[in-house]
Amino acid sequence: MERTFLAIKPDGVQRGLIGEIIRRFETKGFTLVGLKFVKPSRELAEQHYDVHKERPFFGSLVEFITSGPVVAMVWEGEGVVAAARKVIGATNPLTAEPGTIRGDFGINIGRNLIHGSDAIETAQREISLWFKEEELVAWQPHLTPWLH
Ligand code: FUP
Repeated sequence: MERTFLAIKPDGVQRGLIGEIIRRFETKGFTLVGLKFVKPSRELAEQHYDVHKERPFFGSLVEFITSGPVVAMVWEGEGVVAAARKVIGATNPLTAEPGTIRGDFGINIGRNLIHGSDAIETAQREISLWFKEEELVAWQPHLTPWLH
């Protein structure tokens, strides 16, 4: 089953949006299979954002993501990688659609509340960076699939 990596960034935590953000993925119908509350190390942050290491905002991005605790999560479900990106909204909260997490709660590109993997391969890489295999719980909610 497809999985994605999501992380509520320090701004989402500090603004008291943990519950609101998790609720959106729960009520959409995805399944939570991993969850931890951590203050990321510089090494982890640099590896996570490795693709951006030549960009001018890399330093401030790493500084920000290591500045406080984040909620790191793995969610599972059919098409979850692309669907979670839709729930999250565009990178810049100012132009993100209303109804998305970033569109509803943010205005600043450097404080866009949540990270979501951008592709299935990225998700696999990010999940193994943030979680050990034994920290992930394979389970199925007792729901008839067509309820969602
Ligand atoms: P996204 O996949 O939507 O999280 O966005 P990107 O991977 O393009 O960017 C990763 C993070 O870098 C963003 F969440 C915020 C930060 N960023 C900036 O601070 N300035 C930019 O111009 C672009 C991205």
